[in-house]
Amino acid sequence: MNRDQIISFVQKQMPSKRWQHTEGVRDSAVILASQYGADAVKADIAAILHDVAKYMPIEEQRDMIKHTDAPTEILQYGFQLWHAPVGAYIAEETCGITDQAILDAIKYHTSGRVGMTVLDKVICVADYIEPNRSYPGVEQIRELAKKSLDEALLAGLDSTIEFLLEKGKKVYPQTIFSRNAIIDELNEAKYKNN
Ligand code: DGI
Ligand code: FE
Ligand code: FE
Repeated sequence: MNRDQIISFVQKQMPSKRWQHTEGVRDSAVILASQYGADAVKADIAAILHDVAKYMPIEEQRDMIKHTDAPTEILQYGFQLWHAPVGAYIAEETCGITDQAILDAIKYHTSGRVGMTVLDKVICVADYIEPNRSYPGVEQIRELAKKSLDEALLAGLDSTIEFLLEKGKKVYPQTIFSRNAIIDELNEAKYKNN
């Protein structure tokens, strides 16, 4: 599929509110990509596709996860996590995306991963700060994103984890590992600069 075909395919998979969110993520991702040195063309496509599987019936998502390389352990955590690896699978199989960097940014946009690329971080942070988002602390994350992609990402992961704790939900270990890895990266950067 070319870009226009991908856009009309994605748009058909979701209600208009979610498409508005997707457009917001795309705009934010392109800005962050140019600011922090990721490929803006890849950021644009990854953002358009990141939530493509969000409204796929949960049982279909559960089945499709088995065709991906996501750890089967993910099925023991919130179903909200599943649309990320399932989305990457659809991007590849249905939309014909072959670029692994784009597929990974989609796959890890909810949980993050240890060793996130700049593109992974751009999509994750854009998802947290796009203009239509409103949740406690979003303004602070938007401010942080102007000066540090890693600090914004850490604050975003913290807000997700706080939200899950408040709701008494399980936290997917990869979300915790991603948070810890960003803290290490921030500390290494501080050490290097002194
Ligand atoms: O798809 P979006 O709403 O744009 O954003 P997202 O892909 O970051 O998904 C957010 C949802 O995923 C939210 O309901 C919280 C949930 N989530 C994120 N990390 C975890 C999680 N749920 C569980 N159980 N564990 C996690 O680590
Ligand atoms: Fe998502
Ligand atoms: Fe999203």
